[in-house]
Amino acid sequence: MLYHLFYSLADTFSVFNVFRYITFRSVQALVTALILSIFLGPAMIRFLVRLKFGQHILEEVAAHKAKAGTPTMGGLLIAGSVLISVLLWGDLRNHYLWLTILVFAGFGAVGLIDDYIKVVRKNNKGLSARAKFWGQVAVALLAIGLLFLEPAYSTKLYVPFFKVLTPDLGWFYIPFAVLVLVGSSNGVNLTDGLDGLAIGTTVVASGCMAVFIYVAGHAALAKYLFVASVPGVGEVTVFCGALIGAGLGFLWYNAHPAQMFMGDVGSLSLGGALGFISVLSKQELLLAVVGGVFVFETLSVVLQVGYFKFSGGKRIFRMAPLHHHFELKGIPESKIIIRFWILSILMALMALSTLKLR
Ligand code: 57M
Repeated sequence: MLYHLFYSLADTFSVFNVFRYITFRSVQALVTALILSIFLGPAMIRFLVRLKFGQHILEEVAAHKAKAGTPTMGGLLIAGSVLISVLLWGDLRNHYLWLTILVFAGFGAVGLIDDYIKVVRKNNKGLSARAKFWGQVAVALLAIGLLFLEPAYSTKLYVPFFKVLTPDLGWFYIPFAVLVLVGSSNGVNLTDGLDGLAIGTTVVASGCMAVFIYVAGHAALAKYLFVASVPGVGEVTVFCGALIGAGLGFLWYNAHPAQMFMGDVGSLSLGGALGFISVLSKQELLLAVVGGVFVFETLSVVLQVGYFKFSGGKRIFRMAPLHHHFELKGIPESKIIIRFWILSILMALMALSTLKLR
């Protein structure tokens, strides 16, 4: 809204020309979401505590007993800050921006229902795994279906490191993209088991995806770097900025010892949005590097469950996802979190360096 208000004045006051620039508005979106989430955080914590939205705590890890009663569903704070900031700074005529909001809100709604059942109805199981999965698939299918209607969108797959390897998946692109969104959403959810772990890695991944989506939307840069050019997607950089800001603001309160958790409303929406941004920027495969920590966490669960069934009850890790393995080995929580953050920065830098390795 600020964009529309001020940019329309640019003919009269040239200073407002700056609102034209995606980079300027993305930084403003970041700062706005950061300030909003830091200021609204205490009110949100009081609200969640008053409604008794306390998290049921896992008993298998002794160190987590002290976390009993920590309010969850703090993802609502992230969602509110992101949405207000994007509405203020985004170009609201851009379809890709609205599609990203749709994915973010849609996955968030699935998580909200799950949290509501767990926290308000006091049913620890929440939504059944099947209902949650199909809810995620429905949102992803709707978004990818709508994306297909965009004439500029291509079903080609861009393979990192290869300039010319771009197989066209045609209609198979739909299930592939749905898998990317649902996988990414669940990857962030599995990672959300230690204070600040999921949000820290999400902030790093969002920063990296901000670069990719900006480049994809910038024809000259995309040509120079040999990456897919997708006219119009650059505006989603504003969304990435807001995500980074709201994530940092949430981290302010979720840092160890956490004053609130994000809940599924946070983890599912963040993961879904990251997956969709990778689809928009045609960096679906590279997301596995950008979100390497989410991939390792998910793989640890797959391996643990698979090996448990195959071996008749043996385990590879003391407990999956991976962060629990290190906790049970006696490594302090804050050390595991910071080491995983460092790993996520390393993975993001590796992903960024592929821009020059083609
Ligand atoms: C959600 N949720 C946290 C909080 C957060 C198949 C299986 C591997 C699934 C997996 C699972 O359920 N994962 C998804 C993990 C929970 O956090 C809440 O959930 C939200 C995210 N969805 O926002 O609201 C607990 O995590 C801790 N936490 C923090 N700080 C934070 O900032 O300390 C969360 C956020 C919180 C808090 O203690 O209560 C969770 O872990 O439950 N299941 C598991 O992860 C289980 N692993 C397991 O069973 N491993 C097995 C097999 C199946 C692979 C094995 O290794 O043998 C763990 N979870 C539970 N118990 N509940 C371990 C045991």
